[in-house]
Amino acid sequence: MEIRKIRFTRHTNETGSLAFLESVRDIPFSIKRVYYIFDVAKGAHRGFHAHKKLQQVLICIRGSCKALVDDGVELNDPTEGLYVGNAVWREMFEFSSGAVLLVLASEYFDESDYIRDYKEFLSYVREGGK
Ligand code: T46
Repeated sequence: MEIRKIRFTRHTNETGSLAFLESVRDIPFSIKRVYYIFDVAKGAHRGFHAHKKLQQVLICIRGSCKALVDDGVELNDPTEGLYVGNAVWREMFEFSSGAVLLVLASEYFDESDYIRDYKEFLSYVREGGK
């Protein structure tokens, strides 16, 4: 199970800030898909699954939210990403009002890569699925 934070380069001047990231150089995989989660209902929890193969980097580009991947990690900095390897159960919660969570993904969307049942996830990990 691999989880770590990644810091992006930030350029700030009197007109504002810009942060950038480059596929493979800053992100530990080639980005095949980008999606973002927004307009999250107050108190809503999302996620509740793991992936067999997919790796992702989560960046809260506006506001804040928490990601439960091992212990709870708060994402509240648009210049910081959370790398989540495959075979990690994740839940996202405590989205602040107006929060936008951007996700960079290593694979195209494939529902068969999802493990949405926690018991099935435990068996998958015990059987050495990585
Ligand atoms: C993850 C967390 C952080 C698509 O059709 N294409 C896509 O690229 C994605 C991401 C989703 N979908 C469909 C599948 C569902 O019918 O959109 C619907 C909502 O997806 P889901 O319930 O999986 O959303 P979250 O917020 O629980 O999870 C998402 C990602 O699916 C997941 O990979 O790690 O964000």
